[in-house]
Amino acid sequence: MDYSENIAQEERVTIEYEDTTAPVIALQSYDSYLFEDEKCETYSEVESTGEDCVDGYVTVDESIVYLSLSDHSKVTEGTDQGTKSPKTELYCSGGDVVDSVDTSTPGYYCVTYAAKDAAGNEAETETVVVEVEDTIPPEIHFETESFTEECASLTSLPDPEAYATDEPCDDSIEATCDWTDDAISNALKTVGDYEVQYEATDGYNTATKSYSLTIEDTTAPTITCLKLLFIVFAYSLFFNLFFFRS
Ligand SMILES: [Ca+2]
Ligand SMILES: [Ca+2]
Repeated sequence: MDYSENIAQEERVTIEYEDTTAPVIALQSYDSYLFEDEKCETYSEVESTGEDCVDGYVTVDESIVYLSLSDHSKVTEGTDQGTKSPKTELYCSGGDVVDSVDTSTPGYYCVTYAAKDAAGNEAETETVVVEVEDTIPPEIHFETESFTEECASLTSLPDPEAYATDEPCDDSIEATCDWTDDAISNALKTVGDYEVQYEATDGYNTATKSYSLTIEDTTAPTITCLKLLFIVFAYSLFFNLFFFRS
């Protein structure tokens, strides 16, 4: 309206705000992108948030691929292949998609976090690598740890009722005698003291344990009837020849 009270015609201007800024993903532990877990330890998920200047908090999607320990060359630092973690220069390439980090199965779990805002702007992904190792060997147990056996009655090695456990997650695994058939056969016929070794493996570590075996011979030899008859015959022959001729 001017001084003469003329009213100007209303004009409308539409200002469009275009959101071209991607959200940013924040992880709970910035300094620890490579997590090392012992087999069957409880893995605590990394907390993640996605913040966007227009949408506020946005959903962070998690995807996980699994690589076996032998695929360690596919989890690399400082190269530009695979899924990139920009803050640590840590990369994973390949792998099988899995639902979660399974700490009963050793390997590398590459957990990748992604987010996008309502306008479709995608955040730079972050990757956390969880390395699950098995460094604890199994433990072998014997129900009986020491045997003394008579040589003559022994046809096979005594059974110590061996079994193995692999803490913390495998209750029972197999323990087997690692003696060869020839070693067993020789021991059974030879008096002496032996250490019979058993072995158990969890696939990553091998344990050994031995039980002691003494093989003794306390049985006197026996003379058979045939031998006895031969001795009697020999004596009688000698006696007859000596006395009848003299
Ligand atoms: Ca945005
Ligand atoms: Ca183990």
